[in-house]
Amino acid sequence: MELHAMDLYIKSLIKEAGHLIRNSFVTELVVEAKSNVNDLVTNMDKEIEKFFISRIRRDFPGHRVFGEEGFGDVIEDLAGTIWMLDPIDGTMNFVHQKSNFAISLGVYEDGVGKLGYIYDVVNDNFYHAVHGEGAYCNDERLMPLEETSLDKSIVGINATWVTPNKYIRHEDSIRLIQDVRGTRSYGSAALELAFVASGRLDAYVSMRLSPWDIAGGMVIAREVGAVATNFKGEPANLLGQDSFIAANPSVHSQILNGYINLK
Ligand code: 2AM
Ligand code: CA
Repeated sequence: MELHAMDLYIKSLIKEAGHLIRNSFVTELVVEAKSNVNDLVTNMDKEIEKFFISRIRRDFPGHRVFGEEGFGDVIEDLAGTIWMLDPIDGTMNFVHQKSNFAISLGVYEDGVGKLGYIYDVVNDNFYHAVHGEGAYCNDERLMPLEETSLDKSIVGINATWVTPNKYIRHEDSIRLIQDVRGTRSYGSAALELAFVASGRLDAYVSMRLSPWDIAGGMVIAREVGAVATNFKGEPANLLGQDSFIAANPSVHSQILNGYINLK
């Protein structure tokens, strides 16, 4: 299927998944823990991933799916067309707040991001992009990021990374917080990437994200000139967990070089 036809198909698929999620608010959720007691998964995370996969298998039999809940394919290389899907990004928010979560999807061809989607289901804000054609929130085009400086920046960071942790020196994170205008923490990597793309955040940093958390958002954020890498400045990892920063290009390297030291 041609890229623009696929874009239309995916938009309607994601809207349908959004309806399923909204309808689920009237029924009781089944919540389980995964890797630790605070890493949650619900019956809806699984149902929504299965919903996507059944459609993709039926209508795009040659494509592979990299999904958080594991109903897709085992992905160890980026050859061909891969759908990178997080059915609910921000599951803790979904469970506790019934808002501040999103469906996140990126479609990659041989490792190149072609289509990107982040759907803030509850607020009905749909961020989307076709590679090379600009990024949108609903029908509104997102503007190219304007030059800024660190002292005027708002940075998305989880407070966990300002406490002693095994990944980075937290003293440097404290300095970062002191040197920027403000910090925010939304609890959904996909939404925070959408906010970098729409200029509401100037940077978003996280020590540990998975490909499905960032795949859709990277396609969107790059359309407005945001830079996305791991903490070593290498291209963001689409095959496994890694550190991640997406930022306005005027502060990306300054944050990496001046404030982030891996242990
Ligand atoms: P998730 O809700 O889909 O698990 C929370 O700060 C953000 O980090 C969310 O986007 C969450 O995605 C993501 N995340 C990725 N790996 C995680 C993990 N192992 N534990 C908790 N959150 C994780
Ligand atoms: Ca998820």
